[in-house]
Amino acid sequence: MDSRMGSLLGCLFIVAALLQGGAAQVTHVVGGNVGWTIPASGFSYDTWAANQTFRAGDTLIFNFQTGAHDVAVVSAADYTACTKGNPIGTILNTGPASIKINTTGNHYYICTFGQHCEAKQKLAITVGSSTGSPTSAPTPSTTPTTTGGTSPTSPSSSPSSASSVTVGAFSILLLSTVIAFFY
Ligand SMILES: [Cu+2]
Repeated sequence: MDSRMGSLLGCLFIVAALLQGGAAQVTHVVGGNVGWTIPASGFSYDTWAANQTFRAGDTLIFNFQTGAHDVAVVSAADYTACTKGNPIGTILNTGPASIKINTTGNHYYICTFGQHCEAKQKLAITVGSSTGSPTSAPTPSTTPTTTGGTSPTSPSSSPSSASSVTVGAFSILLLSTVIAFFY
């Protein structure tokens, strides 16, 4: 192998490794020091969320005093309208509350107390695909089924694994194509 091919392969492996990703799963404290509350004027959960990068596998921490607020996962329509009677899964009543993000796409959270949601205690986030972990190859067929689980975020954890597989396959395809092209 000459040095040119060696360096090319080296670069390609770095690219493939970056695509596979090694980024750690991140814990996001919602609202930072403000926590999960009715925001004062000048603070917006939209602005906070815009400065975060959410990935499948990350965790949200909602800091609030038990009995003063809660967290409900809701649909986009219920988020917009502050509809409180139709939560997805169990409302989290105990603070601080932790929610693991299992799926990509848009996720919506509101407080169901009084008029808190109307007062902008509501959060919308957009979750990108997981960067995955090279040491844990996804094996969707062996995913254990949880019985009696009450987690509001339990359904469907497979999409992030599927996207990791796609990215991995894409990396290998890209690698082969470029090698074939140059040699
Ligand atoms: Cu509240």
